[in-house]
Amino acid sequence: MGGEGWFVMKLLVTGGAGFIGCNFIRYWLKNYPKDKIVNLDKLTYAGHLSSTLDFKDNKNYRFIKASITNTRLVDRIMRDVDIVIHFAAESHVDRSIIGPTLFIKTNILGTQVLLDAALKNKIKRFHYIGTDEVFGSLQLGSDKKFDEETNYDPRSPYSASKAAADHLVRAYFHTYGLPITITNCSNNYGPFQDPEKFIPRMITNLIDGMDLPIYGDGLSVRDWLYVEDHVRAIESVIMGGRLGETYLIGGMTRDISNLDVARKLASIFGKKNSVIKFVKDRAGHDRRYAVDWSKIKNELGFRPRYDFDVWLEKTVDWYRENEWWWRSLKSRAENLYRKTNQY
Ligand code: NAD
Ligand code: TDX
Repeated sequence: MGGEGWFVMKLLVTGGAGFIGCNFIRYWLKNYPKDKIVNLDKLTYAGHLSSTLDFKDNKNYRFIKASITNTRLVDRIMRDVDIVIHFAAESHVDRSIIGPTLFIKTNILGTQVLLDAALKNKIKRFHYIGTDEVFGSLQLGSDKKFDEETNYDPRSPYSASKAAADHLVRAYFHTYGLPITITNCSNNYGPFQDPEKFIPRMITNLIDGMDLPIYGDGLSVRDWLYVEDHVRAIESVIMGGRLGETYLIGGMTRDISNLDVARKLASIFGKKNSVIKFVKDRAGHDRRYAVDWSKIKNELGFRPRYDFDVWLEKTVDWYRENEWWWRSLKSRAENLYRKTNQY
């Protein structure tokens, strides 16, 4: 595939008003200025038109507010599309613990609606954005990593719904020959991430002079990746990935715990570690994620570019400079945690 030069692509991006989706569209419009993008987003609590302000008037961009579960509309939109990049999902593990139903509807049934429409309209590529959480939890202290051969072992309603969608996408390849690719990525951070999620919650709490609520003992490990690296990895799979294949994407940190991240953030703000407060643990909390990304590196030459310490600071700067974006979202986020007693 390729949108640069002679071949102009029409992309359907789902969930483009969310964190990763808006960063993807921003990147794509800049790097492939001739391509056309339709952003299909229901604007749930996690979708914000304020995340699309800088490109909403681009002549090659169009926004449609609707659900991916709307079969007729999805079919109509796909008549004029070359490639689908499917980000839209209910994405927050804590919300999936409170109420799994919407996760099943959006993440599984919504994906199936898109797959059916893609098949019917002979889409050239269906790229699915998966998560490393489908592989379950690694032991603390082990040097094991997830790779493309790792067995699925999802442990939250969120990751179970994402695992089901991965399987459906691959089933459409094997059964019907739909040209698909899948990426399973580790935890992202960067601009436009909702203050419900860990890093933006910690940063905005620090800006507001609040404590940092850490679940359990804080020793759980995530494999952090700057969002633009995720976007670049998706780009490399769209451009060069083999059909039917799955590629894992991970970061450059080496077993950094939530506590380590909170300490780094406190120190960026010149605060003592005493701002860290241990709160009730997440039910079924996955202990450790780590991703072996050698397949995408060896096959497609992709490697992450953005160093965690440097880009964590830049992310802090972004939240300091863009309070207009997150301020109105903050009280809703903290209300959620009052409900779960994690504040
Ligand atoms: P997000 O929650 O910030 O955004 C999700 C977007 O999807 C929102 O704009 C929301 O309005 C939209 N949406 C939800 N339900 C919809 C529906 N029924 N129809 C249309 N739009 C709908 O999520 P994110 O962090 O940007 O994640 C995007 C994708 O990447 C998800 O599939 C997620 O599972 C996956 N992923 C995320 C991470 C991460 O660290 N954030 C890591 C790996 C994979
Ligand atoms: O206040 C908090 N305190 C805390 O200790 C929050 C919000 C989280 N945590 C912990 C839980 C996790 O160990 O921080 C870690 C990261 O939490 P989240 O930001 O909720 O991310 P996670 O559950 O790891 O899932 C994320 O990465 C994979 C995304 O939300 C998923 O969409 C993606 O698939």
